[in-house]
Amino acid sequence: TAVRSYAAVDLGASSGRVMVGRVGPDTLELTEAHRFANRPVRLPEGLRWDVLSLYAGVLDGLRAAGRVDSVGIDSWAVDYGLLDADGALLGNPVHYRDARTEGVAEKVWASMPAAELYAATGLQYAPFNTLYQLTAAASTAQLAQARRLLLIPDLLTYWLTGEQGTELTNASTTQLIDPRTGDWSHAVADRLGIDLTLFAPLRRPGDPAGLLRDRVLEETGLTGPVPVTTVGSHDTASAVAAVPAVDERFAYICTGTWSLAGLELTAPVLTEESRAANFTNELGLDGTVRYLRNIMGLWLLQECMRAWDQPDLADLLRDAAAAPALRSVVDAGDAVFLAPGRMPERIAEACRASGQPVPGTPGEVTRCILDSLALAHRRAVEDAQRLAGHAVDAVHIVGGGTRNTLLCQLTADACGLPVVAGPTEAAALGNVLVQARAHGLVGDRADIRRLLARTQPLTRYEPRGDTGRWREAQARLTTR
Ligand code: ADP
Ligand code: LRH
Repeated sequence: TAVRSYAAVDLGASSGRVMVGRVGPDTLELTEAHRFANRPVRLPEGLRWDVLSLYAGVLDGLRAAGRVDSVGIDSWAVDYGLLDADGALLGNPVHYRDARTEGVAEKVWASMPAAELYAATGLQYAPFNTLYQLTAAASTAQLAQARRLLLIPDLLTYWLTGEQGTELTNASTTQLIDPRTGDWSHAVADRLGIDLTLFAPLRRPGDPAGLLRDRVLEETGLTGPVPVTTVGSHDTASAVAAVPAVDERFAYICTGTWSLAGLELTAPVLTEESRAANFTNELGLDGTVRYLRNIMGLWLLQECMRAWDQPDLADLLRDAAAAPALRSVVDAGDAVFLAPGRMPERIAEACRASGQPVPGTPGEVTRCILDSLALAHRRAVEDAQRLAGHAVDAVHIVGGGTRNTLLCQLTADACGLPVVAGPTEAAALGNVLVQARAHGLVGDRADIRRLLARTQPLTRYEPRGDTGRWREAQARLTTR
């Protein structure tokens, strides 16, 4: 049988890439066509994404990819571009770390209590959920002019094809979707004054999303027709689709700028206990639910490295491995770490506030970050199992953090479970495989996972030591 090629555009908060996946019955090979920085820009009006440079990176990537059978796009969640009545972009998309949502949730909850909002949408509280962003933007000139809202991958799809849609897995991060029906929650939108006609019709992974426009073919040197296929356009949905698990008893941690740690379920968990633990019910492939917690992730390290003038990462990780274990930990789920800037200082303040030694050298700070992430991974994996009543025997780590072997080992130690690390480019692989599935090359979700397990290099970490040390470290963090 023929092997086909698919281009996956995967935009993370720290970098964008265009990957080419070759897929056949026993073949799955991924190569990088192009990688480019994703550098947000601070304007007088706030923190913005440089979406034109990202689009230019996509075009460069498609040119480098050459002949492909289809293209799929995924990116980080919640953010969007607004179009005017002519379909032109209104301003630069606002970054989810922008300060405009400070204090907004409280206003929303005055109209609809947080508990009701959770029961209706299953979404964790995060200040950047699209719902809060739209509320923050309510009286702006820009929103008044807007006739269409496109989430980031849908915006790029529109620029590539001229066609508009709203992909469901990513739409589930807006807090305007009912996870039980996989459709808009008109009740929530009406109550909070959100105009759902701003959104284009829903599309699901596997749906066609148009053909590359003639001008795009010209600019990329490709020969048409080249279809764009809807994938799980939320990067985390694509990454979870590419977890190479062989049965259902697994937890996953998607590590990159964020750590997204949790379970794949067949139905949402909408209990009050789940809300209190701040677990989210985002949608995955085929009506699955991504039941997970957002943990600050390697953002903590990225921001420290920026403050330290970008030291060599390998050197830092070597020093961190040699630094004393579990000396100080911080709550890696705490929103105090969300905004950019002053990261080493904020970590020091958190250590001080919880009566722990302040890490001194960059190696010690890095160790504190990795211990804290492993601890947060442990807590999320434990809480998810308890809240969902779904036990696991292994933890899969996918994403950029799989390259951090110390983090993988510490996570195994903290969870007291074997960790299977890989693939690193899980989001791109999930993107490719959903395109391949739409074209009949692979079967269901389990087939996708078996193909990954057979073809991708994976590393196994066995838990070491006593998990009591981690329980003791957790006890130092009295705040939640
Ligand atoms: P995102 O998709 O959110 O932009 P990635 O999945 O690309 O993030 O992961 C980026 C992170 O992966 C970096 O912040 C870094 O900490 C980690 N990483 C990348 N390369 C290496 C490496 N060679 N060794 C250890 N960690 C790495
Ligand atoms: C990871 C991610 C995560 C969201 C955040 C905004 O890239 O998509 O799942 O919560 O970005």
